[in-house]
Amino acid sequence: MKDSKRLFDGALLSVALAAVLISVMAVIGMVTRPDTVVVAGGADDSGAQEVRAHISLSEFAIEGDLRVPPGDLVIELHNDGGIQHNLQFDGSEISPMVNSGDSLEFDIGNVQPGEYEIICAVPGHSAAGMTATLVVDPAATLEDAGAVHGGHDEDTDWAALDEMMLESIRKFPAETEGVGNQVLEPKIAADGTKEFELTAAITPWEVEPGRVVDAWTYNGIVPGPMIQLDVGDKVRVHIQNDLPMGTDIHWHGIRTPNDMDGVAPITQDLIRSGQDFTYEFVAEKPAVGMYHAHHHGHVQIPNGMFAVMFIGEMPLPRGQTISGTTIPEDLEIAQEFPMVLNDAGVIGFSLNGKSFPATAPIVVTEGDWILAHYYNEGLQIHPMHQHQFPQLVVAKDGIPLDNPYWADTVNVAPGERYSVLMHADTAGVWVWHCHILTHVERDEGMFGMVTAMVVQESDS
Ligand SMILES: [Cu+2]
Repeated sequence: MKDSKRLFDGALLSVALAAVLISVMAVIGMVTRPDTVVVAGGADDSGAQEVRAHISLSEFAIEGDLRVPPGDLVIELHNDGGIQHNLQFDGSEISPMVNSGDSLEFDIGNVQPGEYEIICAVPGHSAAGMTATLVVDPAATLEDAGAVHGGHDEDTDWAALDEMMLESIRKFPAETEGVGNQVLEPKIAADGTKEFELTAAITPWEVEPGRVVDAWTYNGIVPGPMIQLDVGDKVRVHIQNDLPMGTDIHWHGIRTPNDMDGVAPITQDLIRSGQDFTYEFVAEKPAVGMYHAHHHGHVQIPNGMFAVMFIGEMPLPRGQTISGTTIPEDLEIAQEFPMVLNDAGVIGFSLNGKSFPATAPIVVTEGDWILAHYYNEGLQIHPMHQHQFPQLVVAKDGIPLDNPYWADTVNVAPGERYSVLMHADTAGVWVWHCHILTHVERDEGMFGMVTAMVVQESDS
């Protein structure tokens, strides 16, 4: 990485920009009605009235009719989010899984006055916000509510939604505790081996202002510490497992001996809670790799145990003309950085472990070239769109492309990495976000997978 200055040390990541104007994206999303109403049907054999409550599930909220009269409760569940959710009533019965956009009826039966906890039982979702209290109150009103399906009704306060959206955007960039992707410095052993120390543990992580979650982390940060290597380096990574469960580390996109591939019990014993293990391999080839848990990856990875490992230098198409644009022979990269995508667990929709407005802006000067590496450590695809600057895809999964191509939106599937070169040739604040709109907006405003390139005017 001779000619690149990486944006990893957190200095630029925390650049405080007092007021950043962002072009406003279309207001979309689902609006649930206030917590007042239910539909009363006819009485059943027992004489109890049927009570229909409309509940909306989304990332990461449970909204809708949260105050209902007693009776035979039927919850009409609608998934207004982008991923699967379900509903668990009062710590017992769990509804079938509801796909994004789908609805179903969840029959609870007779409920007496009281307060009942309702949560999404998908791991991590209640901790991320999908928890609510359903109040059964004889004084609750009975009237035809109309459906939450589609999200809006005549009671929607559109002007209030306008203000919430604008207010949410004005908060960018917001300060939070903790910066992910910090470079992990090795200890150099007598034989030249680069030795790295990792501790896996559950530690607090502030995803967005005021939302501190119990993240599953390497060395307390999300994404975990970044490891930078040269081709030929001998590497030793020692991990101490302070998690409540076993773990292992898979080196995704990196060649290793089989017994270092991190798949318990096939290639090694599980590193049980309280135990440690040392991985050892030679960095054979250049890589835009990542490392993450393999054992119970569905819990450990979305909750934060993912990190970046770079080996060697990414060759760039200097002097090459691609679709009419010539990349300078003397191209210099002003900033190179990973953009790690996640969409689940306690971290939720995020870029480099932070949700908008806590995502870091990329601050550059007009004329700069940047090299970004998308990493998808989540469970869904994310089409990453930059408002102004075309993205030259120069490598897929760290493998340089013989024919790089320009795109304004780059679709990144789970496990994939795309390396993109951009020329920041226009001053301004240029939004950069996932284009699945429910990954970036909700009724309360903008959140999740949004940041911006802040291109400052050049003095010259
Ligand atoms: Cu997305």
